[in-house]
Amino acid sequence: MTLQIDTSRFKNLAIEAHDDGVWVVTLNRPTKRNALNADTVEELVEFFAAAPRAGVRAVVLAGSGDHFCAGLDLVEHHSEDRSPAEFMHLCLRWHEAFNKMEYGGVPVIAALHGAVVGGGLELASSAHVRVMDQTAYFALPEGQRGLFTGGGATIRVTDLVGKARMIDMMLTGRVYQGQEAVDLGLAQYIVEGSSFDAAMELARKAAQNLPLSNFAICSAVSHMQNMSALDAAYAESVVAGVVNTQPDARARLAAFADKSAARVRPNS
Ligand code: 1HE
Repeated sequence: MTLQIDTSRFKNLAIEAHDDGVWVVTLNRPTKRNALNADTVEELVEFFAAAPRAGVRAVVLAGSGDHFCAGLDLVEHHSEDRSPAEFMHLCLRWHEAFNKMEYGGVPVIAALHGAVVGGGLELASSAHVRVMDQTAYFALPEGQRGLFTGGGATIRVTDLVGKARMIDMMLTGRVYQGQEAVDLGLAQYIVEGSSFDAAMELARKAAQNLPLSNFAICSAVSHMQNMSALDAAYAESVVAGVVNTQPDARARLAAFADKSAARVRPNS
């Protein structure tokens, strides 16, 4: 059963479907530097819950205006004056959205520019691939704001940069940018031109893989990270049993066997 995604329902996200199955999801509050208010988080939950069954082959996640995302909407947080329980439940909605991204089985490529900070970095770190341009910079200013991360940074950003750098970023507000950010693992690509164009190219490439292969790549690897090595190896063999015998793969295997398929070559 294919789900329909009614793009007119989204007010804080601009959503655009392309013919090749690539969908562009753009945080669309540029005047607020795409800060994540509660409504935006609900829209992320709605979109990423539907995407795996709506024929979405890959997603490019971008931000409108000069910045990718300024993190938690601090003004809303201030005016709502939330209780501990209210904020805990809000964080659980962030996790709902970000877990659906990371574990949903649809490749998500983040196109980063400008500030990728606080919850914006938590959002970006839930994508499978991050592409940055020369303006992008990363930080966790929570400590300076009297706050703590609540959208999964302790897990995902620590996975990317390691515990010591994560703690330093939180304690000192240290900013990473440029090639150093790639060297540390905050992004996989840095480009001279538009990170959006580069992300689109990667998304189109990923969208040409069989959906079941992408489903496994963009869910099983993350699940297996949460398992013991013994259980992960078992789960991997089960996933491979399903994916590697899928009928749709036979044409690709036949093309390799009859030598019509492209070979793997070094970059020229
Ligand atoms: C915002 C937010 C926001 C901007 N919440 N409204 N995140 C932060 O600590 C980052 C806070 N933001 C900034 O440091 C800067 O705004 C930026 C570097 C992102 C952009 O600077 P700039 O000079 O382009 O914009 P600006 O003048 O600071 O802000 C423009 C408008 O965006 C202004 O609104 P206006 O109505 O007065 O025009 C700002 O209030 C608004 N704006 N950022 C709300 N974050 C689950 S826990 C997660 C914990 C966190 O994420 S902590 C948040 C960390």
